[in-house]
Amino acid sequence: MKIDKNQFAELNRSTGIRHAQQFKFLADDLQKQGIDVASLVDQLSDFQVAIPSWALGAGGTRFGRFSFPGEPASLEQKIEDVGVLHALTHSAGAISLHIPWDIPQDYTAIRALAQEHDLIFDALNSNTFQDQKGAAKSYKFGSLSDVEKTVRDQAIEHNHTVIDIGTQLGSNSLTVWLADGADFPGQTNFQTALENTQDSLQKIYKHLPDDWKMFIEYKPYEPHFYSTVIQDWGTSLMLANACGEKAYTLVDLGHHLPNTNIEQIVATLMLKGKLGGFHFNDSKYGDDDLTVGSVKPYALFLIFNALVYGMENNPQNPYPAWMIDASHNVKDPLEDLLQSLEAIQEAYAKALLVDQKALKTAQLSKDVVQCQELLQAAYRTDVRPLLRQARQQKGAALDPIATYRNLDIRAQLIKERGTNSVATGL
Ligand code: PSV
Ligand code: MN
Repeated sequence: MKIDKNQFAELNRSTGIRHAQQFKFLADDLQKQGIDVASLVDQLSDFQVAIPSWALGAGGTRFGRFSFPGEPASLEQKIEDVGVLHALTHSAGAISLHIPWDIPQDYTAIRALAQEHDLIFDALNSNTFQDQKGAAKSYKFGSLSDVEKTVRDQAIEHNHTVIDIGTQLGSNSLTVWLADGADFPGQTNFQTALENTQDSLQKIYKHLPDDWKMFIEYKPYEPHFYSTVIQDWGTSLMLANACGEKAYTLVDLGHHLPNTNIEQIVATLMLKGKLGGFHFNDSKYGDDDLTVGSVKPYALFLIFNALVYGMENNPQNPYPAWMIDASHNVKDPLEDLLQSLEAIQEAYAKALLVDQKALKTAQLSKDVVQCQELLQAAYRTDVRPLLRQARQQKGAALDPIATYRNLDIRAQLIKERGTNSVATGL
């Protein structure tokens, strides 16, 4: 499946007139405020978010999973799906693989396919939270933190393999999300678990090629419910520091207890030059993995405001690796991802509109009301014409979801793959 952009050129033409009017109105207004609209639009079209290979099929809960017709059953089909998203939006130019769910059979062919869809391979994700077929040791009670050295060694070795696979794909980063933890008080010794984890991560780190980065993801609970070894950003940062300069913290929006001030975490990590990766999603209660921006769009904007500030003021922090980490239980996964991509771009555009100079002045003069006015003036701006303009100038669809529906892409996928295809993953 590959979309020929000519297929939606006609649709773009029919909505193009309305868009041109809306864009002109907004651009004139922003220009009067001294904003360089052309460079704003360029920043938006340059912003690329990786799509994880596990988000293209239906997700599920521990109570069940309802497959989505036409979901990709192979790595090739997953790449094609991300290709569809990228063709429609020009904002999903990367795919993030999970090993062992997505081990390529033919590296040359896989690389060529990704290139054909204008995609690169972003961070690879290791998996030591499930037992693999034929594995000598079980991760039931832990992996990198386990009390048994042979279990830790197996998990370390797996991460080495993931790095080797990534090298062959042209990727240059590894994300480690560790499920290790305990379900009951007294089950583990916190200090031993942390020390074992640090030692294991250092051994993984040693295997990284010079130009690679390692991202350490944290999460307060789940799958274990009493304690998690890497439970918060502080623990992740401590471990990253213990590994070295190529190790960073990864922030996943869903991995915080309710009401955590995530923008402050972002600001702190970027100041220290240690925010390496970022996973987008939204949530109401826990790690719900909902569509980005579907529940708390203002919180997302505030987080983006901290990210933009960091990108503009913290040269010590590398450009973060962006990824959507969402799961789809009831929506068409591709439509859901299109909504997420739009919400990300929207929050980014709004954050770029914040008058940072005026905000600093207001902060210095302790004008709290003006600080809020400035943030909310940016937030209340309808930036969608900027997003459409960014897509138009790259030949993508003015309205990605309408185009996806108009071209009946899901029906085409079902025709190709059948109604019972099952995506690999949890
Ligand atoms: C589990 O919470 C999780 O969603 C983590 O966020 C990882 O990034 C992802 O799974 C893949 O391992
Ligand atoms: Mn994540």
